Amino acid sequence: MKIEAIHLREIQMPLAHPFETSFGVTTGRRILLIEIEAEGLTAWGECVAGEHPYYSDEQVDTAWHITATELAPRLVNAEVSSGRDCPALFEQVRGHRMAKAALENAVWDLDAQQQGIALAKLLGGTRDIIPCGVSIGIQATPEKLMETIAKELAAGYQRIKLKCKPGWDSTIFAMVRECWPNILLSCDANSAYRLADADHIAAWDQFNLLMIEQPLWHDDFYFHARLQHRINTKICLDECIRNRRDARAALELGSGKIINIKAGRVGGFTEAIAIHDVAQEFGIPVWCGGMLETGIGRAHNIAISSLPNFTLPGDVSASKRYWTQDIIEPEVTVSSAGTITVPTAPGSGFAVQSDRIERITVRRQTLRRGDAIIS
Ligand code: OSB
Ligand code: MG
Repeated sequence: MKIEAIHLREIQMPLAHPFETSFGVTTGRRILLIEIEAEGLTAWGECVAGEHPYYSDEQVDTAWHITATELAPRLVNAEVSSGRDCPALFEQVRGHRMAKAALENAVWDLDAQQQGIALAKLLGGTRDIIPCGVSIGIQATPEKLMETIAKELAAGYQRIKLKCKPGWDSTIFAMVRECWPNILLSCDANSAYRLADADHIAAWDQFNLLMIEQPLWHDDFYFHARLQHRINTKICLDECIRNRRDARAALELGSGKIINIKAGRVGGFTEAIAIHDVAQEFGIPVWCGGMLETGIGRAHNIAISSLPNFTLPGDVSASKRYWTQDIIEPEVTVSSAGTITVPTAPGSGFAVQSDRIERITVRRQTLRRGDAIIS
């Protein structure tokens, strides 16, 4: 495929509701979008780097810088025939996986459009609907949390994930379990605990949680193995799984029994598929995480969630949970059974609303074939 231009833009969008985790509160998003033009087609990618380097060491401006100076110049001057060609192209650049993923995933989207097939099919997807859960942030009061859970369950979501941190954990879980003894319930600590908290965490076994996501350090899977051996509840690894090698090491060590896959965190769809395959080999289920994406990233999350080993409900939820107005058409909707239908139309199956994107763009830059890497 002959890539003619790569456009970077930053858009700004207020979240419909603030989202609080153990690492901070997000009220609005700054998002780097990638638009690739090739042979009369346009494909989009979304970079999941946040406003601050709190979830990972990447952040919107570092992703922009590395994309503009290193990654996009390599891609715009290359001959690629599939998204699978991107990792080798970007290999010289260490890290910056979220920046890499935005470009690589746009290339996969472009390839699907060119072949006239659904992105889900191109990625190896086999399901036509995916099960959906919700990730509920830390709330101002426990009462507010209970109301939010009731609303999401009424909407049909199959699994409730509670963001937690010291002080917003055991008491909250007890309250929720008292009201809903049988729902699929999990928690996500985003690294808020230490191994010294093992007894405190072990006491959560009484709440019958589906999993505890990334309880310890963001870059650790050794101490997660020590913790997993002391508790019955399954640990789910998120932050610490950067690639297929991490997945294999973590599963060999017994650091967790479930993996959350985010294509952005691992550098793109190629690595996401490889991690999916490693987990499958170990008999470990995976699910698709979310990073408060717009419809562009959400559409890509739906596509990857259609692979066979994505057996648990993901954090892939309806557009309206995040945005008063999304930037794709139609918006992502979740059925009353808590599922999203995987599109079968060519590409992502959603139309990007470029006029709306234009209005909320605050920064842009274009790279064309012939533009050199800035040295
Ligand atoms: O750890 O899964 C996470 C959001 C931002 C950063 C990290 C995480 C999250 C979420 C929200 O849990 C998932 C979503 O609904 O997009
Ligand atoms: Mg997480």
